Amino acid sequence: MTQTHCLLIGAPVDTGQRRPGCLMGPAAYRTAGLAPALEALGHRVTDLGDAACTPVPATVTNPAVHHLPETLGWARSLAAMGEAAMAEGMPIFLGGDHSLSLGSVAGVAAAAQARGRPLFVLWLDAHSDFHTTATTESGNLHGTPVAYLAGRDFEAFPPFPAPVPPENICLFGIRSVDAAEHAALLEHEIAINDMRVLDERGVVAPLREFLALVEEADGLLHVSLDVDFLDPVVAPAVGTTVPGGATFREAHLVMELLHESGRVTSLDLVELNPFLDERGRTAHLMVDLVASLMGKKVFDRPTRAYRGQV
Ligand code: 5AB
Ligand code: MN
Ligand code: MN
Ligand code: MN
Repeated sequence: MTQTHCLLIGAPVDTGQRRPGCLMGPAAYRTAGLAPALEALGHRVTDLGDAACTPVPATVTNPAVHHLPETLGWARSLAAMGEAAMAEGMPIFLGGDHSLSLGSVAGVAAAAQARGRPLFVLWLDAHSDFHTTATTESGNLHGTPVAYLAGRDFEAFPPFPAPVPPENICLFGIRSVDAAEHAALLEHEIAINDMRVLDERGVVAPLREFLALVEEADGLLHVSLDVDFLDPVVAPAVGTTVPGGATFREAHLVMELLHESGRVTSLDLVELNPFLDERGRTAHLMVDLVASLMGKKVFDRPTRAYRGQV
């Protein structure tokens, strides 16, 4: 199996929402054994420690938006760390709430642009995260990163480096969309695999269709895994639970297909709130999912019973 150099970037970001606890995420992933799980699969792991935040003074017109300078500060430092890590291997961002992706994806996009390669983004989430600073009603910036990476106007934010074209974005597992997001999404050609689609087609066909586009374009693929993609029954440690999410098996299958594609070049693990966990089970599940994404399987080659495509 090909060895990957995994660079762990701690992102103890807690400013993109109002429920304290996500800042403990990086420590929970380390405690749950993420690095040894990757090493056991033959990968090389460098833990870069936690990013730091220097707030960037700024204001936006929408008075609901809170912790803007802190969120901008995190985005700036995570973008720099992410871009540098892309030159060494595969950055894995240990969140932290989803506002960290305002930085992580910006860094990855800058690196992709420098290499002259198109970037694709797979967003595994209950939510579409398609608010701008102007449309968010909660003012929680963890509900905005997809709009930012798609190049929508973000006022005080630096312009997104090389906005990701809508056809390169795939939302997967969606089941909670606000009215303003709904209207904006219908204006963009973003593939939305909401739960209605996944219930009817399963996870395999829609994901393979997206991965075929990545392959055809020889693209880089960033995966952003929000804990609330999973059903709260298996993953309770998240502030924004929405019933009816991906099952344990569906989530593993998604990870296994991603591994088989050989296309994933960077990863966000977001929204884990260890304070809401039950004896570390969500943190452990997330570590197991990363292991599946990085090649863990029952057999190291297809057996006679296996009818898929590798
Ligand atoms: B998450 C909501 N749309 O804007 C908002 O967990 C929820 O990163 C956002 O996907 C959820 O506050 C953001 C109601
Ligand atoms: Mn999210
Ligand atoms: Mn979510
Ligand atoms: Mn959330």
